[in-house]
Amino acid sequence: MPRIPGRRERLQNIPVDGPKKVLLAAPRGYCAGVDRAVVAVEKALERYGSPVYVRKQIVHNIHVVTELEKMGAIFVEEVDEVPAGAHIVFSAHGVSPAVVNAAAERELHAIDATCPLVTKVHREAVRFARDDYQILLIGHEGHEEVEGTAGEAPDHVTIVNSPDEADTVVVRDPNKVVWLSQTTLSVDETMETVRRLRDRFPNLQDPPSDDICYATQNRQVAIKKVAKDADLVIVVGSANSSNSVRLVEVALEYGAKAAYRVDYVDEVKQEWLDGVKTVGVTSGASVPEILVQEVLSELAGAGYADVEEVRTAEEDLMFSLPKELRQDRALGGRRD
Ligand code: 2E6
Ligand code: F3S
Repeated sequence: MPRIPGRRERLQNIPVDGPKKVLLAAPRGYCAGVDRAVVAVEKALERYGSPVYVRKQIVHNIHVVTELEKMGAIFVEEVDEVPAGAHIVFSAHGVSPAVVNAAAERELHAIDATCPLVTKVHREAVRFARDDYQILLIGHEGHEEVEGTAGEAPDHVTIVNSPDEADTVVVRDPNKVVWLSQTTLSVDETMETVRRLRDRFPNLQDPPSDDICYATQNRQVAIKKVAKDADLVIVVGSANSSNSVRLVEVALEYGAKAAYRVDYVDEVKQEWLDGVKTVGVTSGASVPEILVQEVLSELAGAGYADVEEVRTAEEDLMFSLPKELRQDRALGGRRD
């Protein structure tokens, strides 16, 4: 377990007025798409040897990326950084057809670790573009997933970044508009954006099914339940992890007196615990459970040893490996 040395003193056990406890949200941590993407890189390394290149962070977690780098993965921003003929994994957030084509032109062996639930949104974009809809894609401009989805139909997609943008977005035919979304948004904020869009465009069409994925929704429901009773919420997750950052916002909206995001236990500050009786803990969908356990163990040392799990859903979804790895396996693990 990598630690960033010398960044913090151990947390002190300072008495508060009453018993101390932790409310541990469940579900939290890895979703099915993240698990699949991380395993895909590991399997690619096993099968083809190092280096295996990965376009962008495989998932938005610094610990995951660091550990895979130690195993021989090389993370690049774009396919033109990869030597011709090498193996490249596309991240869980998905890629546009332009990226797929660029990789093919370099004769790279691409392994597509796009989460199947992101691929589902890509398919929706393709279908609505084919039917000549204007697609209002609710999501954060610049996020890899939004770039990938928008890239499926750039002439048909308009990005709506926030509820406020719903009030100003320009459409060419208000009777031919559909909304789709990034998978990791705040459910409440997205519904507010849709409400404001529909006020302006009553014939706005809904996506065929939820684009905000099950894991994002489940983690938000769980932290809402925790937050109402928490003096402090700690979310483990990286700064560029959309779903993790949303958990901090949701916790504050649902009554947590304070909420912070940390990559590692070392970042938990003593002053956050001043007068705190109940600490809520959760983690984003790209976060290994070991990082949460480190936070819990540090909190236990500070007197928060009583841990109550607050579970709002069971999750048992699993995705099969990317087809490129499955096919190779069928060929007896051929190295090409
Ligand atoms: C792929 C798609 C959605 O920033 P974001 O929350 O999208 O990404 P991660 O990597 O933190 O979470 C998993 C994920 C992967 N979510
Ligand atoms: Fe997929 Fe949702 Fe995870 S889109 S990668 S299941 S957060």
